[in-house]
Amino acid sequence: TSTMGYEFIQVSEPRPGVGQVTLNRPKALNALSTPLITELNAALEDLASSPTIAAILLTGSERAFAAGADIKEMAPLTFSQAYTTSFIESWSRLTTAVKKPIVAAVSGHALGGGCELALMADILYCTEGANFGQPEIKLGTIPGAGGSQRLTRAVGKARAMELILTGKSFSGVEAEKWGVAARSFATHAELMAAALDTAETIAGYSRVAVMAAKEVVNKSQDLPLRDGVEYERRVFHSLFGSRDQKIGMKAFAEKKKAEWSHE
Ligand code: CO8
Repeated sequence: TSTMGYEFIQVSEPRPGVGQVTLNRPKALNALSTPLITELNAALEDLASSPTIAAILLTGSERAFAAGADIKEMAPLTFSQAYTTSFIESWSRLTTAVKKPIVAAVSGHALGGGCELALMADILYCTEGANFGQPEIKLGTIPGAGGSQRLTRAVGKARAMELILTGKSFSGVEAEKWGVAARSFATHAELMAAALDTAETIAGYSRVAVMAAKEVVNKSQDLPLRDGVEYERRVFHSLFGSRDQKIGMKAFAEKKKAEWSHE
């Protein structure tokens, strides 16, 4: 594991084509401070432009994915400071700056901004015992990094309203049952192994096709169905202009393994 000069995160390449970012501020349960987010954005942008990385794994520790935005940093902030500096805006940069798929592996606490960060990932895996929640209401505030929007899209208005108004946590088992997580696992070790396998599987496909697939699925969250289906068809048509579509379909016909050109 290389730390690449970072203080609050670690960056590594645990499998071919897979870049892993591990939040590493254990004393504060990976609370998301501005310096941590600055490092996270820098690392993700590096991985996004790295020619050897095709998928990203974002994780924390067994005890905490992230226990929220740094409450001690936010406590004295004024409206004017928050407004004029667009506080929190850069925290969701990964949703627009990173076209490669991001798999989040969540164990332990994923609260407030930690839950919101996990919700920004493309695929979310967790342990059954993971502790998700939007407890901002208990601090006299509300989710600020998309929680009220992304959680509501994931679990529906009834549950999201209850969770956000009560600040009550939900488990990894519930996260899977409600569609927040794609899968949950009994142990941290199983979670990490599965998340790495999934990231490696994705990294083994045509990068052009993978990016397009991520793009069109994410469009479904923004567009009405008719527009989304039309958008998908346009991108689908465009992939007939890629070399990998020819390579993939020829390999199928010849019963061979596709050797992707990523073009
Ligand atoms: N911010 C700052 N420090 C934190 C945070 C946090 N969010 N969470 C934990 N810590 C610190 C604690 O202060 C403590 O530090 P110290 O040892 O110096 O006292 C250390 O981490 C360990 O924590 P605990 O001793 O409390 O550990 P426990 O195992 O007893 O409890 C909990 C774990 C339940 C997770 C508890 O720490 C807790 O309730 N934390 C706060 C959770 C919370 O309210 N999070 C929401 C924050 S608000 C928010 O995220 C707004 C979203 C804005 C957008 C974010 C963009 C991505």
